[in-house]
Amino acid sequence: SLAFAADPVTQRQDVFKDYKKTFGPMGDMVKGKTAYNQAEFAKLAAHLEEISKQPWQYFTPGTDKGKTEAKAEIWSKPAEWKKQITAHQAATAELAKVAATGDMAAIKPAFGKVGQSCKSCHDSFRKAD
Ligand code: ASC
Repeated sequence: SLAFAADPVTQRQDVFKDYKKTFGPMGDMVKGKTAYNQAEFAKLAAHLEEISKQPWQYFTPGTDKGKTEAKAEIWSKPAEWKKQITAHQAATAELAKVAATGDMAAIKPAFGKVGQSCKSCHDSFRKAD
Protein backbone atom coordinates (compact mmCIF):
# COMPACT_ATOMS: atom_id res chain seq x y z
CA SER A 1 0.00 0.00 0.00
CA LEU A 2 1.01 3.60 -0.45
CA ALA A 3 3.14 5.14 2.28
CA PHE A 4 0.89 8.19 2.49
CA ALA A 5 -2.37 6.27 2.81
CA ALA A 6 -4.15 7.10 6.07
CA ASP A 7 -3.98 4.43 8.71
CA PRO A 8 -7.25 2.59 9.48
CA VAL A 9 -7.66 4.31 12.86
CA THR A 10 -7.54 7.74 11.19
CA GLN A 11 -9.84 6.56 8.42
CA ARG A 12 -12.57 5.38 10.82
CA GLN A 13 -12.15 8.47 13.01
CA ASP A 14 -12.62 10.66 9.92
CA VAL A 15 -15.95 8.93 9.29
CA PHE A 16 -17.03 9.48 12.91
CA LYS A 17 -16.15 13.18 12.53
CA ASP A 18 -18.51 13.19 9.56
CA TYR A 19 -21.15 11.53 11.78
CA LYS A 20 -20.85 14.42 14.22
CA LYS A 21 -21.17 17.00 11.41
CA THR A 22 -24.25 15.16 10.12
CA PHE A 23 -26.06 13.93 13.24
CA GLY A 24 -25.41 17.15 15.20
CA PRO A 25 -27.37 19.52 12.92
CA MET A 26 -30.13 16.90 12.63
CA GLY A 27 -30.41 16.80 16.42
CA ASP A 28 -30.57 20.58 16.55
CA MET A 29 -33.55 20.50 14.18
CA VAL A 30 -35.31 17.66 16.00
CA LYS A 31 -34.91 19.52 19.30
CA GLY A 32 -36.07 22.81 17.78
CA LYS A 33 -32.73 24.46 18.47
CA THR A 34 -32.61 25.37 14.79
CA ALA A 35 -35.49 25.66 12.33
CA TYR A 36 -36.62 22.42 10.73
CA ASN A 37 -35.75 22.40 7.02
CA GLN A 38 -37.25 19.30 5.42
CA ALA A 39 -34.94 19.20 2.39
CA GLU A 40 -31.80 19.83 4.44
CA PHE A 41 -32.79 17.29 7.09
CA ALA A 42 -33.57 14.66 4.43
CA LYS A 43 -30.21 15.31 2.77
CA LEU A 44 -28.40 14.85 6.09
CA ALA A 45 -30.40 11.68 6.84
CA ALA A 46 -29.51 10.21 3.43
CA HIS A 47 -25.86 11.03 4.09
CA LEU A 48 -26.06 9.44 7.54
CA GLU A 49 -27.42 6.25 5.99
CA GLU A 50 -24.45 6.19 3.60
CA ILE A 51 -21.76 6.83 6.21
CA SER A 52 -23.28 4.20 8.52
CA LYS A 53 -21.91 1.67 6.02
CA GLN A 54 -18.35 2.96 6.11
CA PRO A 55 -16.37 3.00 9.36
CA TRP A 56 -16.58 -0.71 10.23
CA GLN A 57 -14.21 -1.87 7.47
CA TYR A 58 -11.44 0.14 9.16
CA PHE A 59 -11.62 -1.84 12.42
CA THR A 60 -8.90 -4.12 11.15
CA PRO A 61 -7.17 -6.67 13.40
CA GLY A 62 -4.68 -5.17 15.83
CA THR A 63 -6.08 -1.62 15.64
CA ASP A 64 -7.23 -1.54 19.26
CA LYS A 65 -3.84 -0.11 20.23
CA GLY A 66 -2.69 3.50 20.42
CA LYS A 67 -4.82 6.56 19.79
CA THR A 68 -8.20 4.84 19.65
CA GLU A 69 -11.24 4.37 21.87
CA ALA A 70 -11.99 0.98 20.34
CA LYS A 71 -12.28 -1.81 22.89
CA ALA A 72 -10.66 -5.22 22.29
CA GLU A 73 -14.22 -6.66 22.54
CA ILE A 74 -14.77 -5.58 18.92
CA TRP A 75 -12.40 -8.37 17.92
CA SER A 76 -13.16 -10.83 20.72
CA LYS A 77 -16.98 -10.59 20.28
CA PRO A 78 -17.36 -9.99 16.54
CA ALA A 79 -20.90 -11.42 16.31
CA GLU A 80 -22.17 -9.06 19.03
CA TRP A 81 -20.41 -6.12 17.39
CA LYS A 82 -21.88 -6.96 13.96
CA LYS A 83 -25.34 -7.21 15.50
CA GLN A 84 -24.96 -3.66 16.81
CA ILE A 85 -23.86 -2.44 13.39
CA THR A 86 -26.80 -4.14 11.69
CA ALA A 87 -29.26 -2.55 14.14
CA HIS A 88 -27.61 0.84 13.67
CA GLN A 89 -27.78 0.59 9.87
CA ALA A 90 -31.44 -0.44 10.03
CA ALA A 91 -32.10 2.65 12.19
CA THR A 92 -30.29 5.05 9.83
CA ALA A 93 -32.15 3.55 6.84
CA GLU A 94 -35.49 3.99 8.62
CA LEU A 95 -34.60 7.58 9.55
CA ALA A 96 -33.70 8.40 5.93
CA LYS A 97 -37.01 6.90 4.82
CA VAL A 98 -39.16 8.91 7.22
CA ALA A 99 -37.04 12.06 6.71
CA ALA A 100 -38.07 12.03 3.06
CA THR A 101 -41.73 12.36 4.13
CA GLY A 102 -41.10 15.41 6.33
CA ASP A 103 -43.36 14.00 9.05
CA MET A 104 -41.75 15.20 12.28
CA ALA A 105 -44.03 12.94 14.34
CA ALA A 106 -42.30 9.97 12.69
CA ILE A 107 -38.87 11.58 12.41
CA LYS A 108 -38.48 12.18 16.15
CA PRO A 109 -38.72 8.53 17.27
CA ALA A 110 -36.66 7.38 14.27
CA PHE A 111 -33.96 9.90 15.20
CA GLY A 112 -34.09 8.69 18.80
CA LYS A 113 -33.65 5.11 17.66
CA VAL A 114 -30.48 6.01 15.76
CA GLY A 115 -29.10 7.77 18.85
CA GLN A 116 -29.92 4.73 20.98
CA SER A 117 -28.09 2.49 18.51
CA CYS A 118 -25.01 4.75 18.76
CA LYS A 119 -25.11 4.62 22.54
CA SER A 120 -25.79 0.90 22.75
CA CYS A 121 -22.69 0.09 20.71
CA HIS A 122 -20.55 2.61 22.61
CA ASP A 123 -21.59 1.04 25.93
CA SER A 124 -20.06 -2.29 24.92
CA PHE A 125 -17.38 -1.43 22.40
CA ARG A 126 -16.02 2.08 23.05
CA LYS A 127 -13.74 3.05 25.94
CA ALA A 128 -14.73 6.68 26.57
CA ASP A 129 -18.16 8.36 26.45
C1 ASC B 1 -24.54 11.93 19.46
C2 ASC B 1 -23.29 11.33 19.67
C3 ASC B 1 -23.49 10.06 20.01
C4 ASC B 1 -24.93 9.76 20.01
C5 ASC B 1 -25.42 9.22 21.30
C6 ASC B 1 -26.90 9.21 21.34
O1 ASC B 1 -24.76 13.07 19.11
O2 ASC B 1 -22.10 11.90 19.55
O3 ASC B 1 -22.60 9.17 20.29
O4 ASC B 1 -25.54 11.01 19.69
O5 ASC B 1 -24.95 10.02 22.35
O6 ASC B 1 -27.33 8.64 22.54
